[in-house]
Amino acid sequence: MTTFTTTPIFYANGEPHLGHAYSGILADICHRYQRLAGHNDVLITGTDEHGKKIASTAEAHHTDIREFVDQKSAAFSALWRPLVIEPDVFVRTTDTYHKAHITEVWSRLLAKGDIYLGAYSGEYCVACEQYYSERDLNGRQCPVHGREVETISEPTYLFKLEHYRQSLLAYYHANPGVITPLHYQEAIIEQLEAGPLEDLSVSRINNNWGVEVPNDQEHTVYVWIDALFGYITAITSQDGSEQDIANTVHVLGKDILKFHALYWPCLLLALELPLPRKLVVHSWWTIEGEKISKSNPDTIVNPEVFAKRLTADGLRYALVRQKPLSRDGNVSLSEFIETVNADLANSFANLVKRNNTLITQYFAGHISQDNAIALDDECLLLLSSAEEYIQQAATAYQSFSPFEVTLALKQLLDETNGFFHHRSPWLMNKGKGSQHVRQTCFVVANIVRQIAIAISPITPILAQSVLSEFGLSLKTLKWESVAFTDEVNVTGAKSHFQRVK
Ligand code: ME8
Repeated sequence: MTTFTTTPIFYANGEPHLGHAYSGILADICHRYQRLAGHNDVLITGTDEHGKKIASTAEAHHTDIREFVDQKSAAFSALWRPLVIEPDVFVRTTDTYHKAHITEVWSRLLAKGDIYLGAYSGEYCVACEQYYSERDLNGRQCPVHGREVETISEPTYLFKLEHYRQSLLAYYHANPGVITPLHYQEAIIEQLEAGPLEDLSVSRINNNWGVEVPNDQEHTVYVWIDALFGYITAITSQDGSEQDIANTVHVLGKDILKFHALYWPCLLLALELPLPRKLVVHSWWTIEGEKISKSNPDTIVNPEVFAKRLTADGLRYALVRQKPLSRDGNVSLSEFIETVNADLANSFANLVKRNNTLITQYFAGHISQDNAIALDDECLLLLSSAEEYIQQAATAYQSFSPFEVTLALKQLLDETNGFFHHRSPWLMNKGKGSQHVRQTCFVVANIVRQIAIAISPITPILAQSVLSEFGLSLKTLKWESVAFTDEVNVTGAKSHFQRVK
């Protein structure tokens, strides 16, 4: 089955930072797991290039808008390679085929009577590209950027949001977990239960940097409507249909939950389309407690610099190991280094190297269960707890909790290291019988091979390096290959992950 995983469609108004990299890494982990689970998953990303915010930023840089968005979009496109992310689709909202899609969708909504021409007056934050109600403002300042809002009163097209409130509420009640972590779904349910929703302003005047509203040149389509439909533009560019939104997982930050969990599903309901399979919502990375944000230059962390220091695997692992999705986390390079060295270099790579060295040295790289004879109780006990931890990792992937994946795998590594040290197979010629050593190495090899497959969505380079020594390739492996094998063949014993300095 073809499935789709998306990152947000990022604003092309600045350079990408660690927060954007985090969304991309989470989406890629989800994408790689889907592939491992046997789906033909397509990874979608792109840039959101219209709207007043982008037009005014380009103007402030004295740059032609087209040139400006080309340059910023290219920076987002270049973000992925150093993080070993290979998107299948990169959609740009300024692409002609996307603009044609928006025009077509608009006409359908208008024909259905879900969009009508009216007027709107409210407090607008250009940086957020959204209106705020007075209750959500801090005085006159927006809650996200702390910027002063402007009062805007203008003719606008409005979308009948309220029309779909009850259907959406019923859907969320009937499908707990479509938004994960669950408390984000509960917050949206609370909002839907609180009463009628205001109709949503879906066009802007005095902004010609956008998709023109069909038959009304004075208006351009609201940038959020434009961007959300970018997901479908991307799906249909891959021979998918609009219906495939049902097989789509959206990964997004909590700052854009309302757009994805309220507006987007109501628009889809209006178009009589299915709703996305899942919204995976994550919290923020901060610097000394301040959200990393383009509008706060002091907080900017360049992901490429971090990836160079920690390696791509190291950065990917540290970001998911450091905190669960729903908690904000403070960026600390020294903590990242500590985590990566403790888990990837010491616990994992070092164990693989030591065990593979023994297998190569003592058993010519080959052990099968036949000549290891019946495994003793200690071995059986560890193998059965390995099975449990690997199952926990699978469940955590399925519930989009990569932090919990790392917890399960780290516990398994700790137990396996404990077993390895306690049984000291390196003492083969100094008191440990060859049968004892063969069994030990056989069990450890089995487990590290399983861990390499299970961790591959998070640390693909390290995983492939380990698996190559077992003659395996991630290109052809499926999650089922994680199962116990009664034969291990090892072709070498190299260092798979160097300690980071
Ligand atoms: O909102 N920590 O684009 P955007 C973690 N164009 N994640 C962070 C982060 C941080 N400090 N800062 C940003 C937009 N992010 C719209 C999206 S989708 C149809 C349109 C991540 O460039 C997080 O995923 O402002 C957040 O939702 C996204 O970047 C916002 O990116």
